[in-house]
Amino acid sequence: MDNQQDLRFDTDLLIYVPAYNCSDYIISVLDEIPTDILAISEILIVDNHSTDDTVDKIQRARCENRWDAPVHLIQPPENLGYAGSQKLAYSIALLSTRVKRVIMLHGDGQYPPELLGNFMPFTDSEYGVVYGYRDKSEYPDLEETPTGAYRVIKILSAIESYVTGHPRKEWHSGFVMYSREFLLRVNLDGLTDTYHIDGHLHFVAGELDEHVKAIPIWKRYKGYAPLTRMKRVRYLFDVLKLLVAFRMRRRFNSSYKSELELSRYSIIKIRDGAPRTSDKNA
Ligand SMILES: Nc1nc2c(ncn2[C@@H]2O[C@H](COP(=O)(O)OP(=O)(O)O)[C@@H](O)[C@H]2O)c(=O)[nH]1
Ligand SMILES: [Mg+2]
Repeated sequence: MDNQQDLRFDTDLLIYVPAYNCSDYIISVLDEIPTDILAISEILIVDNHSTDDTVDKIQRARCENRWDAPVHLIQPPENLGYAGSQKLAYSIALLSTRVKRVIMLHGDGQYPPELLGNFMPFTDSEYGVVYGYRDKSEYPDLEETPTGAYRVIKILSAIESYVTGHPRKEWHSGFVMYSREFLLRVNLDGLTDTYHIDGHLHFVAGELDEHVKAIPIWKRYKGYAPLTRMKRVRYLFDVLKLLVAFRMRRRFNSSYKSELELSRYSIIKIRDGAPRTSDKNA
């Protein structure tokens, strides 16, 4: 990979691309980022130890100066899972004080890069979290989530909203923009290691009374292999496990709010401009 240098970013906007075995898509994902957004961003690709030629393709494109933005590529020493990739990316982003917003754009291209433009009106807003939610009524021709999965996602999201008391149009979207201020308040190390890290971040944002904005998006499914039954069941199990944890904490521990502040649920107090710490009891 690059080398062992510290990574420092010099733009307000960082586009973070989690990548794992997506060599068929990774180049077009970056190609599809609108040029006006490329002009104001840096890109951070976290390759999670792909076993295909994702890295080779990125390296070749970088050598050819294919993109008009700095494209950084890092690879952890081992596969960290989807959640680990996010934790790593956000903690690296926070090391550069210049970075004010991070948008996660999946490397497999299921979330269309052209929709990045819809996040731009909120880069200077009070919203700590701006997330996309799939909307078949807004995008009847473009939204491709299979009907069954779409229904399950909407029902699960309604249940999660009800149980947590934090209404969200979707708890399962991987297309989201976080502000530096919000990320500084989150104990990233304490977040779930499951695929439901996106939902866990919603929960944390809700508990912190963060300003949250939902924007309609579409997701691509045509040409993508569907999740195996095993993965679907596993995901559902992870979602329910997290929900029960949130609920139990509230029901049986009246001081849960102060515990939250002690970061049991991944929240740290912001300490007047101090950088975040990985100490869970900070
Ligand atoms: N499956 C998987 N995806 C990863 C990992 N690390 C990064 N990713 C990327 O994370 C994104 C989300 O993964 P995916 O399985 O497609 O989930 P979904 O589209 O949200 O249902 C993809 O762009 C992957 O390339 C990993 O360890 N496993
Ligand atoms: Mg995907």
